[in-house]
Amino acid sequence: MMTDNAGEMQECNGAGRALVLGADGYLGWPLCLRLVARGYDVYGFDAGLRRRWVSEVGGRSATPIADYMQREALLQQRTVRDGQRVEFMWGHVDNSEELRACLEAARPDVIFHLAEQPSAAYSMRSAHTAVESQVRNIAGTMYLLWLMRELCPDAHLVKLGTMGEWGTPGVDIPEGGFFDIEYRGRAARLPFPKQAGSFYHLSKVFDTENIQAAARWGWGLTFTDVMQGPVYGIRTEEMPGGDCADKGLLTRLDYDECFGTVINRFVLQALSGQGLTVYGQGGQTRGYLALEDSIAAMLLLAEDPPDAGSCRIVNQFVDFWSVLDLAKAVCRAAVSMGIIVEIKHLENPRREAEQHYYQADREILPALGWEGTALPEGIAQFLQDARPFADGIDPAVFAPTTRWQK
Ligand code: USQ
Repeated sequence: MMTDNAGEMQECNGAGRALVLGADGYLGWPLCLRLVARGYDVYGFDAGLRRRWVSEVGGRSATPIADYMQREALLQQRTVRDGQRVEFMWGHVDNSEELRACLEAARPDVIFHLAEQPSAAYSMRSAHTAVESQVRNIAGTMYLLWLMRELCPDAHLVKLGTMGEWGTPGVDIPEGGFFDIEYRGRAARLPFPKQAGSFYHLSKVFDTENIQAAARWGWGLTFTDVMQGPVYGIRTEEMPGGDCADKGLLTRLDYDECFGTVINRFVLQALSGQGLTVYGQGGQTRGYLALEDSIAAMLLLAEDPPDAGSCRIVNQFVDFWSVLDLAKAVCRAAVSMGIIVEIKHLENPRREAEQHYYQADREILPALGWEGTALPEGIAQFLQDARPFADGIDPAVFAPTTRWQK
């Protein structure tokens, strides 16, 4: 624990007590900033694994980032009401004793679980990284379910899953996890098939199965499982990109093949004069969203929980884009800044459909008033936000080396 009064029982007069598992991550840190600004008592929990994994694969953040303890101090300076608590703790979600101590200290009303290994490519590098991804992710969520049942059964868990749980099935992807089917003359409402594209994506499938089972078996816990698409950018209401007066506020911006999502890589490739690395034909289509939209969506969902004891599955993305169209959109936005960019088609290191139908329902978030940023606008803004960091980019970090096939 970083504060000397950790675990002390304290009443909260604000928005509630929020626990962010994975508080030091790309999404976790900006989420903490948002929660503090909204008056929550904020408890963070992290084991520093994201920093370790990125450096293990030869990556680095393009943005300068404060360390975890500095971040805790920064948050404490940004409280908006008397008595608002901010406390960061060290620990692993897949260590039940460390997680127990965290839950006992935080006594959360809402838990955001972002403390998972988030990279498909990392999970496909070796037996070690595959096991690390699945064991840490699945065991962490499993410990969390059991400890919630014992210690905080009334808390709402907002768990980060992925749109990649569904794969690219070639038919519309419903929201909520179920669909209607007729088979041999009988009709039923059944779980929609999952076809995850990596050992990482499979870990999220197992998490969802375990969460849904706990709800089905009447554990009385309340869940929102967020099927999120790839996120891009570094700007949120609290973190205005490269113009940030206080650089300590910035979130990380990875661009290696494992931890850099495709738009983050393309934008940094454009700014550093590198060709955009489109894998294969580039017809791979996903639903993307800007960082601000991800943070706003998680907060909206937290504040509008499903019925107590139930599990709600939400599709979270703004817009569908193919990788090639994304690359073209980055080129167009770069040209308007005077930067000429080339598109390179690389042999696809992954095993995935390169031309396919992709359509998914998305009704829960719009019903809560969430719209999201249109992608061309988001990319143009992101290029401006990341420009101050262009000189520090190491082009060698962009090369993909992890292959799905033997
Ligand atoms: N891609 C390229 N060139 C690159 C990097 C990626 O063409 O330089 C392609 C990939 O082959 C893939 C697409 O871009 O078809 C998206 O790749 P990505 O690395 O942005 O996304 P992915 O590996 O699927 O994982 C990311 C996040 C993960 C999240 C997931 C949402 O790392 O945490 O769960 O996006 S989703 O894609 O909907 O499953």
